[in-house]
Amino acid sequence: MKYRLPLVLASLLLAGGVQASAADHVHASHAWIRVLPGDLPAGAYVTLHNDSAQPVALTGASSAAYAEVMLHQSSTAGGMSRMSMVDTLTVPAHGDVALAPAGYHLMLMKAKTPVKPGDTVRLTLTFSDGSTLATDFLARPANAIDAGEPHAGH
Ligand SMILES: [Cu+2]
Repeated sequence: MKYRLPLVLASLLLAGGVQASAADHVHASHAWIRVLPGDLPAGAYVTLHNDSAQPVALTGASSAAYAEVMLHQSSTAGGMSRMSMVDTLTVPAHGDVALAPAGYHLMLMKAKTPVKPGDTVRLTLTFSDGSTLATDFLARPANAIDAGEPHAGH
């Protein structure tokens, strides 16, 4: 015997799209920002986990706190450190990708008000299907190398 969805529920599911969005499958952790003095751009770092069977692609981010947010990759060639723009960063199926110093990062330009270590800044991550994931980033000092060790746990 077949199970039938009540008609009203079936219509709601169709109208809302049964397929989950990329953002529904992505979990962000260890989100932090390295704040530099003055009006220097700040790097934002986060670990993304994809719990779906399909890869998802991060295309960028935005924030009310910064005029511009760009997806960058740092690399070193011939002893020189440089940054390049990145269109998409793939989070593999059932896998992780880490944005971290000396690698992929979100570059935060032109803070609308000064951001200090200890502040929390919300960035909205955007994926290639247009879905978004609002994530709170902890601002850390210029000498920080990671998200720190919050004693409250995860
Ligand atoms: Cu950069």
